[in-house]
Amino acid sequence: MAPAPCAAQLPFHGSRTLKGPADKATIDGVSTVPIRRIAHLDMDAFFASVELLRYPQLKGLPMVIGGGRRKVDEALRGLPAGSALADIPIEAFPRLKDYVGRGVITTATYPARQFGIGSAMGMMKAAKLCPQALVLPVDFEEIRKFSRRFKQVVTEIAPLMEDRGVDEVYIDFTEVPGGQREGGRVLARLIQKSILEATGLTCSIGVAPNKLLAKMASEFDKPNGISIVYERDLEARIWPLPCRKVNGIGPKADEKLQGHGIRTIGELAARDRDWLIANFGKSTGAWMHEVAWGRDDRPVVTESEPVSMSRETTFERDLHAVRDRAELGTIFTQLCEKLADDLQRKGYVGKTIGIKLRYGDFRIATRDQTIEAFTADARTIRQVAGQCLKRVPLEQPLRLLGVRMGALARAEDAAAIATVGGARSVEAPSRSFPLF
Ligand code: TTP
Ligand code: MG
Ligand code: MG
Repeated sequence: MAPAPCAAQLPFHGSRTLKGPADKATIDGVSTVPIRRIAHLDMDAFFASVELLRYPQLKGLPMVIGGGRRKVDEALRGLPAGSALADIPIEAFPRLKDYVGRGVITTATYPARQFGIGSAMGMMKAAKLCPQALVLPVDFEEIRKFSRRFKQVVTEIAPLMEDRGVDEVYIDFTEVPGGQREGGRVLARLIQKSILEATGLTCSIGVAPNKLLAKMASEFDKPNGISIVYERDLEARIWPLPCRKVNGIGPKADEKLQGHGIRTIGELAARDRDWLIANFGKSTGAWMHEVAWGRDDRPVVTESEPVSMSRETTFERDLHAVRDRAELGTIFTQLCEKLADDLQRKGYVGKTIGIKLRYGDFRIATRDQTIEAFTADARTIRQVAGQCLKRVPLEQPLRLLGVRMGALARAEDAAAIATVGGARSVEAPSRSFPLF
């Protein structure tokens, strides 16, 4: 799809006007290109909502995700034969007040948030705010399943989707049927409804002229909300927000901005571009100026997630596992290093490490092993791949050797989960936590 031309590229014979709720750009009243409409979709209380699918009896109650073992399912044994998880009485679920340990909360249901509980809060502090809140651990397999499922629903309706992690995506509505109606609301409603039907989960969607504003808009009406932000809403809806709401202004930059008396995006917009550059450097200063004025032309990047990455090499002459042991060992280590480098450069980690051999007679053998924690570390890959190698016959000469990493996740997603896992290690110190 060709990118929407900006105003400067349009043949310009008269005033370029945006009509009503800005559905089409018009020149002298003649409709030209559709207005750029970018949506940001974020699932509501994602990890907690996935648990509520399993335990619908907890809907509407304050509940947090955190802590280690899932003991509550044992209550099934006390119930009549044929009972399901949905039949476990609410009294059987662990409560925050009974929680001991230093873990942190991963997320909280909206009823729990009314007590002031939220992500990254210590469990003990949360227990003081809402002792009766229920506590459940996260099930990463389940999370991944629902993450894939909701994204599939989105791409079936609107194929230009950018995956931004476990529970959020950007979607280009511009050319999608219904994507311009009511500023994108009609399509957003369809996506919300389709996700709910396919998964039982709710999400919130913001639609705006670009990613920057769409990301802020998706938070305006959470949970289960849709917010449409037009260019003309900048002053009324964006400028009053604190600078931290800009995706990219972190706590450090915010502190520095506050030091200069800049608290809101409007106050940032009021500063001179040159002043921002002088104080924050050329690229950050210029970027701050652009975002404060609601400008962002980053495209929606649809590249699909790789499932695996691999490196392999065909030898110049066939090598023998015993006679050419040293040479094979060096090549093997180099392959692992290259694979680790590929993963790290592209920002991925993986859990399933595999090898591939081609023998002199062209037969192929593969073996793999899945480890507990995600990695992109060359030594770990080398070690696990080495174990795989021990499981294949090595009497015949070899033509080719390959190393592969599967079960990939984006490094940033895995890191967020690892933090949660780390917090739980207080409860179960000897266990290494399976991620995703
Ligand atoms: P968020 O989208 O930030 O939060 P949320 O979906 O729970 O709630 P909201 O309705 O406000 O969007 O994060 C998505 C999931 O990622 C969240 O359910 C749990 C997980 N997560 C972490 O593991 N660590 C964290 O620090 C945060 C913020 C979230
Ligand atoms: Mg969310
Ligand atoms: Mg999110």
